[in-house]
Amino acid sequence: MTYNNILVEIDGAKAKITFNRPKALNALNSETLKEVQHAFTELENGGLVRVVIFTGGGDKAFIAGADIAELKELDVVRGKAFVELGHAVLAQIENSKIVSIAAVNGFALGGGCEFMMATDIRIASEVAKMGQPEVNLGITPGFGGTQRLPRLVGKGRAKELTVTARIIKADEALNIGLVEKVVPADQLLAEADKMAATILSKSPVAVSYAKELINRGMEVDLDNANAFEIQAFAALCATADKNEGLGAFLEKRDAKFSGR
Ligand code: CO8
Repeated sequence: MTYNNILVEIDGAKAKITFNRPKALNALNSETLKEVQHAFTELENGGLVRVVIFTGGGDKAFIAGADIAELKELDVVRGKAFVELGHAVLAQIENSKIVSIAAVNGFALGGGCEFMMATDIRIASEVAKMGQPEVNLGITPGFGGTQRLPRLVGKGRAKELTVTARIIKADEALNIGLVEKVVPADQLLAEADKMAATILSKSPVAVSYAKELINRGMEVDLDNANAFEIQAFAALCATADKNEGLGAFLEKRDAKFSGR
């Protein structure tokens, strides 16, 4: 399928999805969200891609938010459908076996900040700026920002950022845990590629279990979270990857994981 608003490039087990509406600073309209949903579902169904990098086309924005022109026209029914679509796409990415990296090259505002928060790892360019400016527009965050932001940076900081609509720079985002790494703009994609290559060199089974355990465990109490870990560890003991990984260490050679 050809897309109007995104570019999809696949390179072995790695894919890159570039938001490609630079004239609108890559704002997310419903067509873009549906295209991301379609492309990501194809990658999942294909079963070969294990890491996806999301980035923004053009030199200014990752995503400058949900498309304000489209938001302006929403009535109650269409507004609900739009937020449900955004939530569905972000939850799919968050819960996928595929590991996602946001390479945040510029503005990540509103729905753009919410998008990057649903990915697993965020690497920002030094020039990137983030925030939840929705209250400037008479709305609240609608793609999970009121929930994922406090989970990442804590309740007080999330409230301060959300109710003041303050836009922060990459270095502050790093300090508060909103992004994991900040690099010079010209090194952003290389850094994301390097991280993808590192992840791809590990056991696919263990990586997907680890992602799921952290996601699920953070939403329940510690006893239940640890019970998930115990079950998962036991299940991993039956995998070829576990035998290969431990065997390779003891035989002093590199592991060749099969993902089974
Ligand atoms: N939606 C649509 N178009 C946009 C958006 C956007 N979010 N952001 C920028 N654009 C467009 C501008 O309208 C402009 O278009 P044109 O050239 O046709 O006039 C073009 O992109 C370039 O933008 P600027 O001229 O404004 O560029 P500047 O460099 O001067 O400013 C900013 C860059 C600071 C990023 C500025 O564009 C801005 O403030 N943008 C809006 C940021 C924002 O408020 N984002 C939050 C949107 S609301 C949201 O995300 C809610 C998510 C949940 C929704 C659920 C709803 C049901």
